[in-house]
Amino acid sequence: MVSSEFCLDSPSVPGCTDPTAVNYNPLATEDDGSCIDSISGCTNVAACNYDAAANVDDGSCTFPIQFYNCAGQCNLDSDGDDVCDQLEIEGCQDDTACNYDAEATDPGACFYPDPGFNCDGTSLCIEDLNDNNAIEVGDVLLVLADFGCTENCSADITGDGFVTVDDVLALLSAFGSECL
Ligand SMILES: [Ca+2]
Ligand SMILES: [Ca+2]
Ligand SMILES: [Ca+2]
Ligand SMILES: [Ca+2]
Repeated sequence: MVSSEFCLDSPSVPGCTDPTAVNYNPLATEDDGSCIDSISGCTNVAACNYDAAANVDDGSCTFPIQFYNCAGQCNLDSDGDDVCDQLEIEGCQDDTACNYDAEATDPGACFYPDPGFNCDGTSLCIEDLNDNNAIEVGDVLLVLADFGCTENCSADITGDGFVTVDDVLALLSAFGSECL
């Protein structure tokens, strides 16, 4: 015959009996004072907001974005311009150049048009003094009319401030061409 006393006298199991504790032991029958309070926080040591006191991860961990540290500063920024080395874009930074790159963060080679030409190779047509898209006799007459001018000259093709034989020659060398 089995004594019913046996069940009542089952051996006590020491442990943490507080269900809110991180080391709660559902099998424990007797609290032994070992309960550890749960402390919510970020438990990932690699996270920016790692909390050494936390023992329950609450999903709040935040991590630095690539190439930056937790303070939002570049891990590597050789030239100190707040653009991380890995994110630098090399390009021409002179907005007067043909290949100006507004996105560039590091200086690169710049290309400029030949004098008297646009970046696409078309003539600026500075010789077209009367703006009729052709370099013709009308322009010659304007140079001759302004010949000898020394200030505020309208027919100064060479840009030296004067209208001299240089300007006549510049005009004649382009004579007959059309402006696009
Ligand atoms: Ca930089
Ligand atoms: Ca830079
Ligand atoms: Ca003309
Ligand atoms: Ca001139």
